[in-house]
Amino acid sequence: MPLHFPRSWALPEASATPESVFFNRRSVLKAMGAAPLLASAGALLPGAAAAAYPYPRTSTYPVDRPETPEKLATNYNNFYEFGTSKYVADAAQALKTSPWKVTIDGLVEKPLTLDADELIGKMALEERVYRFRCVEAWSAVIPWTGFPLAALVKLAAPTSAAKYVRFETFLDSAMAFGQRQFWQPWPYIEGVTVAEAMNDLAFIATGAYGKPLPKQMGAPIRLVLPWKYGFKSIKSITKISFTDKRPVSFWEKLQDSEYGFWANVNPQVPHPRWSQASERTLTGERVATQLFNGYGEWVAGLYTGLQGEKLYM
Ligand SMILES: Nc1nc2c(c(=O)[nH]1)N[C@H]1C(S)=C(S)[C@@H](COP(=O)(O)O)O[C@H]1N2
Ligand SMILES: [Mo]
Repeated sequence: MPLHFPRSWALPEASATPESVFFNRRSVLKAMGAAPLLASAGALLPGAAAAAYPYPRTSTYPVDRPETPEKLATNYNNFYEFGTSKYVADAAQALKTSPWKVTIDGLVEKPLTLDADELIGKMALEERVYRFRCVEAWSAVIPWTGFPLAALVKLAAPTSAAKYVRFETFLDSAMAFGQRQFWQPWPYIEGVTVAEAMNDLAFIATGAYGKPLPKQMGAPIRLVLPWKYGFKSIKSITKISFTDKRPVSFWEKLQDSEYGFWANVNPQVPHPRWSQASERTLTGERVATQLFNGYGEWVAGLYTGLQGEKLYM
């Protein structure tokens, strides 16, 4: 169960403060001693989950490659809201992540709008190391912190009519200059089937490298679907809707001949403009790409009977 700390511990922009001060475990333990009543009352306080980093690492999904150094993974990103360059880390600091409302709606029994901190506070956080493969053929190995998407599905309690989960990123072209590109179909949208969302691999990340997510990686919450191309892993989510219609993603709207709904990693199915047989790690090695990015054992079953679909683009 997540621990909760007094408000004085919760700075609105905790990730912008020196780690040594706000993520020091001994300080956190001291705070627990100082606030036993609050902790046992389970009071939900903003920033409490942030103060408790790092979370315990689970090892259900083995990774055969070393973790990508944090400096590389946090300085080579795709976040088109802040420009088409890979070097958007500085520009993304314009993202205002507190307060941050998340709406869960559509075909659900419990539509709700709540602050990201409050949503995160309802979940048991854990750390998972996943491979990550962008459709452009670069790849990384990232230690994410977060919770299974399935936990959010359970919270929302979709009706039996819900077949898909649609995710939406913020829309604010004053804050994010990339959204002033009028030919791009903002806001960024992504989607999965409810069955995919219930698969244990599907993860909502709230952090990376033992800290709350840096803005350029999609703070305060983003999706992580390690068996699919990276564009499916939508960042900075503000809305999660359950629907009976297949969502049309940002990339699909832009270029449906190149980016489809399923986008499962497959080295044998080339992108229309390049091979997907291998990938380049952020540390510069060329390695073979694996079917479902190496996660077939856990996800292949989601696609039985769907062979007629374009599962790999
Ligand atoms: N909102 C939003 N989400 C996004 C993107 C984006 O431009 N905007 N880019 C996607 C792409 S193409 C990739 S490869 C990953 C990159 O995630 P990373 O920068 O954390 O490695 O984010 C995905 N999610
Ligand atoms: Mo990507």
